[in-house]
Amino acid sequence: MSDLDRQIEQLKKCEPLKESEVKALCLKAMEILVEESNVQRVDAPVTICGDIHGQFYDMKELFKVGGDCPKTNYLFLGDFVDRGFYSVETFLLLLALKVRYPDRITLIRGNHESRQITQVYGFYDECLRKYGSVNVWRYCTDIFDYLSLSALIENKVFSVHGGLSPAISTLDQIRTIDRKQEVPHDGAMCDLLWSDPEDMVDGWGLSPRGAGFLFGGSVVTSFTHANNIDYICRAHQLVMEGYKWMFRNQIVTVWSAPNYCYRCGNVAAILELDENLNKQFRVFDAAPQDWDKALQVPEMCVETYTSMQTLKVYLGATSYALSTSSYVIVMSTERFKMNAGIKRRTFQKTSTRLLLMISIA
Ligand SMILES: [Mn+2]
Repeated sequence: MSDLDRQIEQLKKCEPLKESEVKALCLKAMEILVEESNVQRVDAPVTICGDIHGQFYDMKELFKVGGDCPKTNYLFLGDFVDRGFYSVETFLLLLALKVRYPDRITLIRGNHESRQITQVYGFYDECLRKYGSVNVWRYCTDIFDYLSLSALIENKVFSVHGGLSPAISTLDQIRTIDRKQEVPHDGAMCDLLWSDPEDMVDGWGLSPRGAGFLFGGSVVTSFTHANNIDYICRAHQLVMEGYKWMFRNQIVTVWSAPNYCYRCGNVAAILELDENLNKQFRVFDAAPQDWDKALQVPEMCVETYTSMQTLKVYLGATSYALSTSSYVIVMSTERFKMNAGIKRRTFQKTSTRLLLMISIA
């Protein structure tokens, strides 16, 4: 068995690799990704997956439903990391599969594959916690810069994480972007990763996300006509039913993180396209969550709450539902100390039945 096959087996058990192994894996991945186009060609049959967000055991469920790679050909639309407990294992497993089977799995970039966003939403803290340094976060975020921006399946299905951009009307314009950089705050590359389709908008609108745009049905019609494609497939927005068509089936959202953030109660979906591009959605539920394993982490503060409002003050903390009325917050010890002052104030104000369990290694 090769080193890479052994690493894949290890990652499938949700065991992270050694720092030196991550470094070597990222170097190999970079050689492959640098050759890919901003509009990466993908052959059918292929199974399209939306956001995963570090929900490792739910991604295992996804592979159970969709079949293992390389038997099934996969296209992942980004947002592999942040929010969930296992961004490291999730991203490294997908990256290892990419290096092992480069033609059987395509990974494109989501707005969370960014240095700035991962410092706020969990991946940075997770790397620091699991490795004791930020080296693995550096290797991974350097790789993010090489991920492709979109994919084109059999010249007919355009796939992207977020959506369209007022700066882009043709696929050739996407091909000319210099993508090997941190996600910019505006412009075409930013919009592809951040924008959302919106029924209430005619043409272009301002996005409440503070990046990218909202775009209406007429924008999608112009784009599909100009580029001779059947429809657009994208991710980026939670859909309770796992997938959602808009604008007379010209765009579909696919969401692959069931019970998002371990509390949203949604199902997830993947979209299977056969060799003739016939569509079959597969809907699946969350895997049972192993809370004992998830929460037994040194250098972490774990607090459970009964009040949801308090969670908002914790920049960088991740919150999960234990039940419909109690929540748990997880953050690095360093972050906990930074937030300590705010914490006490907020407790008195909004939380009535506070359950506090702090564990500091
Ligand atoms: Mn997103």
